[in-house]
Amino acid sequence: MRLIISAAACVLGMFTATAHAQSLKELLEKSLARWNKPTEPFTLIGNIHYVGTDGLAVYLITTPQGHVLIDTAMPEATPQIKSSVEKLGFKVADIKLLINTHAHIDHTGGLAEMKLASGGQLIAGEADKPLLEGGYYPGRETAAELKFPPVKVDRTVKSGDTVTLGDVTLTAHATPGHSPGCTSWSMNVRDGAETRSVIFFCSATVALNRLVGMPTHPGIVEDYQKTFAWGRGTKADVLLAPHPEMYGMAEKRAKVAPGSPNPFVVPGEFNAYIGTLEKAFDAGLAKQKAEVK
Ligand code: 4NZ
Ligand code: ZN
Repeated sequence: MRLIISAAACVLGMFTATAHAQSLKELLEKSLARWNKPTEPFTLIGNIHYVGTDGLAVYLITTPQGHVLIDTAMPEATPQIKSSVEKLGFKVADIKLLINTHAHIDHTGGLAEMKLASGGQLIAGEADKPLLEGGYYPGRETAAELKFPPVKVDRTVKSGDTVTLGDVTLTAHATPGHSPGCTSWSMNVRDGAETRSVIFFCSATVALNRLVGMPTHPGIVEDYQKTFAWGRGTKADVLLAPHPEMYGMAEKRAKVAPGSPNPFVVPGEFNAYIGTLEKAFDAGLAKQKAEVK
């Protein structure tokens, strides 16, 4: 657990502490090595599979009626995602729905290409639609490093909306802040004889966001606070997120063994992580307030 928390703290601190000290380009270059490093795809739990890179999570949820893909990675990593889907025995052409947790290049970079390759429909939070269709980072509209291939959104969702494909129903939860339309998703999954609740958490790190002065989006601070309140009151057996460090993917994956309990089932981890994020947000907000004065 300590390992997971320190890894998460590292991800949290990485972007905020260094964002001012070095250029965006340098920051990106540092992240890119891991973001684009390949990793073997594997089944996380039940019909949920990891098809991302070493540093960016992409999920494939499979059903006999077609599949759902949650997020992509950087634009250049799309061939890796396609080959990971196929390595697990599934077809890109069977992806019927693409879901985006939030409109940042590290999770949207491959959406346009995957949409074209699969013919699937793209679903995202209402307030992220302009960002996805414009291919830019909010508040940094002119930063070329953060631009990604624009992609048309076919359906927008708000809290409580559901998406069903075959025997899978995903429920949307608006968790704004990290992006204006940041959306987390919940579903149930079979784990042997048990049913587990899963959260695909969008994110609530401060990252590159401006919270004060000229905020990244209007109401950003209140948005984060709403997300933390929701997170404190929400239970999940399995925490999944767009950055694998956020839930200790590598450490848990090393413990996957036939006949052993699934290491991704950690009830309570999601609420503990929300607590960690909330502390980091409060510190980030205080820091930005002090800088503006
Ligand atoms: S994120 C960069 N998705 O907020 C972009 O964790 C986006 C993130 C982190 C870092 N970047 O460009 O360095
Ligand atoms: Zn992000």
